[in-house]
Amino acid sequence: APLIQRLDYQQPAFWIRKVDLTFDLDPTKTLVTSRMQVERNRAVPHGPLRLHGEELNLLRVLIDGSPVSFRQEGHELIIEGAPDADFALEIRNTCCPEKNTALSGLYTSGGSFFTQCEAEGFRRITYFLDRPDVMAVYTVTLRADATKYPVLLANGNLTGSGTLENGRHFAVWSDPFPKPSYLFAVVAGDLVTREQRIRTRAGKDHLLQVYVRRGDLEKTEHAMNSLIASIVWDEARFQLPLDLERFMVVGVSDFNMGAMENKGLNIFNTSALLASPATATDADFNRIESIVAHEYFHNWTGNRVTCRDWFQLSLKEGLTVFRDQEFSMDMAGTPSARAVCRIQDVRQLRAMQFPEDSGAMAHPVRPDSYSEINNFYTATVYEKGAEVVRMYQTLVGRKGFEAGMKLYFERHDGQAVTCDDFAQAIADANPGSTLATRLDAFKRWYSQAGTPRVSARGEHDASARTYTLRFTQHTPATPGQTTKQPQVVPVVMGLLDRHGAALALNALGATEQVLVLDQAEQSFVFENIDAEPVPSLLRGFSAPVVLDDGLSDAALLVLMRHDSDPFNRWEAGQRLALNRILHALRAGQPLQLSNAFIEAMRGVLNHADLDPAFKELALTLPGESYIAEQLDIVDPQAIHAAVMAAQAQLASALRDDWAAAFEANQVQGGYAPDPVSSGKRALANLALSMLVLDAQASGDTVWPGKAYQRFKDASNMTDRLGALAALVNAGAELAAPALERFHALFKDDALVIDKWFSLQARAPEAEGRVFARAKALTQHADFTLKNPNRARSLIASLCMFNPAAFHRADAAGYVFWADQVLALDAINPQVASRIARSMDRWSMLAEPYRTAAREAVARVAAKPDLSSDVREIVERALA
Ligand code: B3K
Ligand code: ZN
Repeated sequence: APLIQRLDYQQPAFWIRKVDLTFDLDPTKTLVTSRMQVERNRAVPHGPLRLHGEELNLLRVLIDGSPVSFRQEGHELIIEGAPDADFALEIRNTCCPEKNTALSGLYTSGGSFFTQCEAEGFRRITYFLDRPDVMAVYTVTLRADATKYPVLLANGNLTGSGTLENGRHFAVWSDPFPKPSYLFAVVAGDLVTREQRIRTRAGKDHLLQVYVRRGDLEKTEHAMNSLIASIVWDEARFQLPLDLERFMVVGVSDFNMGAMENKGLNIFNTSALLASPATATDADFNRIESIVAHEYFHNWTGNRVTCRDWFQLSLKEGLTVFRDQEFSMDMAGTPSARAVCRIQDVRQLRAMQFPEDSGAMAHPVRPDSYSEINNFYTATVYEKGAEVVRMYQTLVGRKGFEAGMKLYFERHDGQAVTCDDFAQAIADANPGSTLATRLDAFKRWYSQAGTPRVSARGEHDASARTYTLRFTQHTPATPGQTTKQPQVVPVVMGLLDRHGAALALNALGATEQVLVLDQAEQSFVFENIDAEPVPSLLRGFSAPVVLDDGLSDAALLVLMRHDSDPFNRWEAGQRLALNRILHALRAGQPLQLSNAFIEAMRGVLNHADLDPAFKELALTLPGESYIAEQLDIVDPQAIHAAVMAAQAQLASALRDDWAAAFEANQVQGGYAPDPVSSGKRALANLALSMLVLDAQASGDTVWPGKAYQRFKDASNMTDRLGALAALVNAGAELAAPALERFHALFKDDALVIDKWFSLQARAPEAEGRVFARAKALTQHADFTLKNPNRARSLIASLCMFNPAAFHRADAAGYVFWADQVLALDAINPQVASRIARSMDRWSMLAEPYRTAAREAVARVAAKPDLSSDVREIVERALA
């Protein structure tokens, strides 16, 4: 596949203004008739009409009702003789939904029809100018068997329906809003719906519907509540109302990602939609709330204002992730619960985006080139993109950011625009701000890949009573980008005295301020500082950088105990643990936690005022991928051994405290996924896992027995899975009977069986048993590569999320990876290429892993008929 370059963007030679589509739905052969109003774009040189089309059978092409000559080249249908004046283009083709295992375009799942068009799936339904800057008004007629497909849905409003001959029926849908083809959607099947009528602040009535398979209706209440909360929030926070009379959400079991924001007809992976206390964990409830919100928020940030081209993807994704993160924080409520959200988001960024930014696939938030756009729905475009949006807000303030958003919609509603347009709107709404005066430099966040390294050192001058903070920054080279300019880095900060009291930073007595870095080196001086302070920098993680503040353990302990910023309190604890682990790894010595660290952790665990949710995060050690990220040469087995040792020491040193925490954090009464009770469950589950781990080491059987009992008696999935995980992760004897019982209980619930696979594949490796078990599970009757959730629950869990089970001295993990990637590529290239990315960082591995990993990548790359998706990943890895 050719490399597509950002700077090659040109407007299309034609616009399509209106589309009238008719579908005669049939699983083996669906007939699509498309009638388009087309006009020549006079802003570009005169050229032929080139339409995209893939995996289609073309039946006929008419212009203004008459046959026209055309040719087909690769994935293009080329019409040389298109008129200069506006014309009607009619195309008829068929496609085969049943054979569409790639799940892009029109496909079947569980006997119903669904579509997925972003990024380039519409061209697998019919011939079209399948690019986001071509926006049209759609009318859609669906015709299908009335018994098998009683529900017929498309974007917009239902404007007609009725019966046809031969037991068929039809529905007509009209979407009044012009949209790019990637937002088109169709659903047809035997579905049931939960409905809710609402009246919004603006006084308009709307119908909300959630469609799912028969039997799943009682699992849709949480999604409906999340949707209503999202509508209310967007109206209150950004004055953005729901613009449709009808808003529909549909669940499907076979889906390549979480969900899709099709106009008025969002389609969801059932894993991101269905929840009941018995089958979904607190984390699932949270994830559903945030994905429902994310797709809903896209209605403005993505649909009303969309992307000019796919290089601008972060325009809608970074902004919409930022919006869903803000929503989740507002829903969480208390400052402590907000901090918990922020910590979780940063942990995710560090676990997924930082490694991406330092590996073979490193790319800017606005990439410069791609061969397969589906490979660029990445943590960088989404999560780093969201951090970039957060920095705008930090630089111009919350009010200033709201003003910027308002201007953005005033200027661009109904348009397909670029990241530059967004930046300009925020800056123009805030003239004279630190953002507006540094806009060009700020925009390096869009063009430079790599995570900036910022270092800070303080110097106290006792006689002058000043404290000088000297910052340096540099961004490491990434593929194709060797030299980098300084970034604009907002550093939210404060100073503490050595007892932890906040110091005044200026004459007005402010205790917090934003320092804006924009040079490779710069210093800031604080006056009237009597003694050496402890700096608290990058509060709330105010920029997506790696900070080296050189603080001693003593200073970190002050921050951990006293910082007013809960994020930095958590961060200080993580840094203490990380420093120990890195020290042991670099020295090649066994890990020994310090007494000071253990006592600090005991202090957190027994603290009277800290929330259980915060305690759980503070007592969880840094993840293995984040630790790997700090090292130039990565030995996954050594990292795993160090983390296991640290965990064992924490488990044993705090045994009585864990037992007390377990008892103290039992939730009484019925289940609710609110921050307080979910925080208690999280801490109780962590305590239980520590107690079982410690019991396993000392040969005690009481806690494993208690865990098994809790597993059996649990009244909700969070506690049941928590207890099961405690047994499985500790390698307890009772794990096997518990796993068997769990499977028997939930054998008919695919989403729970996914958890069963994933728990086993993610268990801490011990003597190769986890790898052997995961490999054996590929032969389990319930395993299939055809369902993306199931494939990911086993293959991605092992290859991407269990480094110590995956990276083996005998290379068996890599052989397994290559086999699975090749098998999956023949079924579903998008899912295959995600899993292919477990090898992004092979070149950082220690031997013998490095050589063996490269061989496995080369073996995959050697396959001639690889999809363009997987090909791009393995070729970048080998470059
Ligand atoms: N926009 C979709 C992602 C589409 C992925 C295409 N490979 C979901 C989202 O970000 O909301
Ligand atoms: Zn999105």
